[in-house]
Amino acid sequence: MKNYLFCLKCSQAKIGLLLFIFSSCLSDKKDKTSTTTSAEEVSKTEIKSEINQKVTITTNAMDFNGPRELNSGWNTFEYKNKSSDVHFFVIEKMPDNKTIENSKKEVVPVFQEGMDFFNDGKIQEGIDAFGKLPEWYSEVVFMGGPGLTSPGKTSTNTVYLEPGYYVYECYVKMPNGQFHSTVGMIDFFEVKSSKTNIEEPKNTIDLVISSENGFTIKDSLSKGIQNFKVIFKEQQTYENFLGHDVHLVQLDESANLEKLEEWMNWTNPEGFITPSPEGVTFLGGTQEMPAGETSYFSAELKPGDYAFIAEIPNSSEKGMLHQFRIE
Ligand SMILES: [Cu+2]
Repeated sequence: MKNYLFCLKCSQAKIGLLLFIFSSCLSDKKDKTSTTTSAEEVSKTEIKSEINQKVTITTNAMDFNGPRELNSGWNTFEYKNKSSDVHFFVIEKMPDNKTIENSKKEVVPVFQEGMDFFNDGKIQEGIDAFGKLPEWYSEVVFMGGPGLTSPGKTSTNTVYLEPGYYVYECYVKMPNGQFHSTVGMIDFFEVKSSKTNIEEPKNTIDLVISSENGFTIKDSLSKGIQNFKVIFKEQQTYENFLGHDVHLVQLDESANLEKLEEWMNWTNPEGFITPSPEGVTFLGGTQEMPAGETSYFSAELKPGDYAFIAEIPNSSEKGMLHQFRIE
């Protein structure tokens, strides 16, 4: 299938799919109803402890459950997918004074409209719809986040976050073509100026991504828990408005890499939609980051067939589909 081509020069935007969110009731650790000093102290301790440990974000259905406050510096996200669908989340650093509310009002409707046109086969109308994105959206910076994670799996991702306001979301599509973010898979957290005590991961397998050379893996891969260091040597915006990233997949005998490659393009009406491709188990990875940034993830490799793949159209032509076997 041909992938849809967009006018890349029209937009430097790092496109996320910030769609309508149903309000979710999240725990507020600063609940003003707790008025006693001791209660406040306990509350502060909880926050401090929480933001210095791994940041666990859980999906039970079409939702995210995680903290609203993080410390700055290295943060390790542990993403638990307890649902029956594949999900992920991409972390988006918002421009000053822009929040999830801006996304909902100014960006969400644009993406919904554009995708609806694509689903109806109206490609030019869809492209035109994306021209309605607000100017500030080009200032959103994608800062990693775990790669696609299959049902029942837990993935990890470690990235360095500066203080600021971040939105995170999943834009896998439901069988009817609607993005998961339209039914609750979008949320936010604020990164405070106080620092985490997490150190940059060590003992890693280095994977360099460049626009010119695709994936370059500098170490040999073997079974066991492996820590991957993804170095974004360059970054660019591809035909699907996104930059390159890395997803780790386990392949069984029924897996078809061509179908997987087509599926990894959200602008394709049959792409990024559930059910995910047969024979493919997603084990995480990292979402895109700007050139010069580094992202880490861990995964357990058991004997079998695997691949690294980027969420861009025609990844194999771009050197961003790498199959390997673990003995
Ligand atoms: Cu999802």
